[in-house]
Amino acid sequence: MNHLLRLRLFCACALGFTAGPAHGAPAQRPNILLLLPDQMRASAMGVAGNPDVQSPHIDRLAREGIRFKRTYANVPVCCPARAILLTGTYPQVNGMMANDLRLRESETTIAELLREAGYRTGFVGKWHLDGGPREPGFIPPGPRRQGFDFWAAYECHHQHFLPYYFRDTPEMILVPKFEPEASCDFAVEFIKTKSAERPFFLMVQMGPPHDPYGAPDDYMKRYDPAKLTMPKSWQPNSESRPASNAIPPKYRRPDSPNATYVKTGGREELAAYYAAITAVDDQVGRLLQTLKDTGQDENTIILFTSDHGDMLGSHGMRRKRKPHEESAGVPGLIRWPARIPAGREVDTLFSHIDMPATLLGLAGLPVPEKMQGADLSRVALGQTTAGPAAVLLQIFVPYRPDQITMPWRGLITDRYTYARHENAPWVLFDNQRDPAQMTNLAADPTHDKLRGELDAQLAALMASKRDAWSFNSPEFVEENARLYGKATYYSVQDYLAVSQAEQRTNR
Ligand SMILES: [Ca+2]
Repeated sequence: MNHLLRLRLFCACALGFTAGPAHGAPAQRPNILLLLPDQMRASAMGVAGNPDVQSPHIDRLAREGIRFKRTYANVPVCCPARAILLTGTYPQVNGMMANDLRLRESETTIAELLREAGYRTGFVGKWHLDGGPREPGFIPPGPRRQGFDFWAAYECHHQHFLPYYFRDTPEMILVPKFEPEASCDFAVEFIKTKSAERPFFLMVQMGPPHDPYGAPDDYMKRYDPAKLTMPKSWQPNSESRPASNAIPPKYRRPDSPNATYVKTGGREELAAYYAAITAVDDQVGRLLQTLKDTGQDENTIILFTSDHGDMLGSHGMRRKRKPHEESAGVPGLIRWPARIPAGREVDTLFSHIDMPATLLGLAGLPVPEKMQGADLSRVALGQTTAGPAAVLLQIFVPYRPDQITMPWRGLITDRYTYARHENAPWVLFDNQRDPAQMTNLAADPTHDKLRGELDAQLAALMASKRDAWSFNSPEFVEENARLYGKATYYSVQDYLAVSQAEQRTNR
């Protein structure tokens, strides 16, 4: 509380003294629009050199702003990533080490900070920070919304063809549209209710291209699986789930009852993934047009990223939670016509932990000391390319459906990707010589010295961010909804304490 109060006073001073130009009326602070499709990897954009995916509006964000070519999810899985984005702190500080925990109401989020600074705040789409059973997923107005006032959201579902939302009552709102379009209907409503006095902060967290892989036929028709350029590391049949039987009825497509999502583990899923991205892209275009139509285009910062990527069969692996580029690499685009020079691409390392600080920096607001990332606003504004020496990667909880049997930590430097378990190295890639990450050097004796240096760098980075191996979960707590199926927890430790007490009672 004291901290918030101090911050409020600090913000008030900052508003008074740094907001405006040197003469005349103070300039309006920029609007901030944070767009986050779920599970979209960095390479799945035309602007990143992808020869197949059609993403003209996303590419336009990059062309008219800055593209951080090397942008990463520190914890490449849903809830931890979203918590980092909101708080600017790592899981060992905010508690969100696993999926389906609840983010403590006492955490300070960027939405709360911006609201204190006079912003009106809005949230649309997949929230996934409330913990407990995912359904129905109504989050009531108040502290569990973490600073957001306007609200059209759901906790977690992947019902992309018939999404549902909640607003300020527990009444479920079913929308018979593909999820990105349904979410952006709410986003457009928010943007159109502009205020002359108050800038806005809006987060739009869309469901696709997360699996189950599929998109409306108009988008599917644009991609021929046989003609796609498959990544060098891609292996067919990484998963052999059929298109229909294994998909629960609620995830089937109501628009064409005989059609389901595509078979996984083949070219078809990559085509469907790209089709879903093109559907997301159309909505990015629609939001850009809405900003223009309402006269807010020039002074709106758009940050486009994702919570994590998707292996999609690369190295024979599925989905996320890995240090590889396909899993940890996410889009990092910032457009702000009023201030950010167009068309720059930088190699500066950028990751989720830096994003709240960078947005506050761009808005001319102070960055709280508790935030653990770097304010890279000067990079975005074209004043420097200097940034962090390495990105810290973390997975605290093992999860076998994503082929993760042990927790791990890692780092990405300007040249290397290195990850280890507590007791053994795991992967070491030389991204300069081997951008497709085909050769794992972790056990190569000619790289012992380098591995030692990276181990030392990782240990120092972990220590500086107050991370330790002791935070890891020894159990597969996320599997079979153990952690969240029946009750709501704020931390893995809370859950383990309860489940161990229950086991003792049952004995
Ligand atoms: Ca996710």
